[in-house]
Amino acid sequence: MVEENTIDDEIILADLPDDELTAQMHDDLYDGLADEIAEGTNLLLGRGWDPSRVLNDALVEGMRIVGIDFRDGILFVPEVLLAANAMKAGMAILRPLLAETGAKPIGKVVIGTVKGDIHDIGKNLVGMMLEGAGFEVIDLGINTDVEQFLGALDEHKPDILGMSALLTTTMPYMKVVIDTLIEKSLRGDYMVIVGGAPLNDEFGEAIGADAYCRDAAVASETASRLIAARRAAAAA
Ligand code: B1M
Repeated sequence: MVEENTIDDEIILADLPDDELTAQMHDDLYDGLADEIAEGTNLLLGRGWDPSRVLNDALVEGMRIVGIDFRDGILFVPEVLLAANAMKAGMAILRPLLAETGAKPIGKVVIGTVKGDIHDIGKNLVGMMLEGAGFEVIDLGINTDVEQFLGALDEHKPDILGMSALLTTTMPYMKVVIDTLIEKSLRGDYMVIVGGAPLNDEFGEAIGADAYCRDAAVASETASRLIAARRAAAAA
């Protein structure tokens, strides 16, 4: 008689040691499993992991793997959207933890992904890290045109304007925004930081930004440094 296979092959995340759990989370992110990503995030936090370690080792690393297979034509837009959705489920849990300072804001940042571009995961992470560093962040979302940026600058009077672009076709739009600020004699009123995977220092310099930031941690350090430098100059 053939014995029926009664082995339950469902993976119990809570039973996995840390290294296997993070590897499983990379797989779950790849498969767009938002509930599992939320569960894994909570498990790692419950095991005493620092929120930024969960973010970098479990979520950002998982998204890096997704990006490679997207580039190579193994994954397509619908799958990547599911992965992005799963990533956001983890980020929603980490957000309040990363932003927890309780201190008075050290400055204000208006941030958005530029016109034509709908990538927002990196921009959202930058916003979270800035909040964690004590900034008030006004997030304009995706596909932000120059009028929306100018309107928000006028309304919120931030110290810093932050722009994100993930496509080589949308990154030149950052120059449109900066050139418009120059035309309207507003450039001196704001410090401008830019970021996104296809950018680099040379590009940031060429378009007249104050700084290009490689990642969210660099963005929050740079924003703090720029604010401190401006305040020191004003006090001198
Ligand atoms: Co898009 N996509 N995508 N995509 N997508 C890329 C960017 C791509 C590199 C994939 C690839 O080919 N390997 C490629 C761009 C190629 C190029 O331009 N050279 C690409 C393409 C081609 C496209 C479409 C054109 C695909 C299509 O339709 N055929 C399309 C474009 C849509 C549009 O915007 N108009 C498209 C669509 C999408 C989805 C909607 C499916 C989804 C976005 C979902 C979302 O964001 N809500 C998506 C995704 C998820 C990606 C990849 C896989 C991952 C991006 C991401 O979230 N990374 C991406 C491949 C990749 O980058 N590896 C890809 C994780 C995130 C934490 O990193 O965003 O780099 P990142 O942010 C970092 C830093 O860059 C920096 O800090 C962040 C955190 O450390 N940073 C800043 C970012 N902004 C900053 C701002 C700052 C400072 C630092 O100051 C203000």
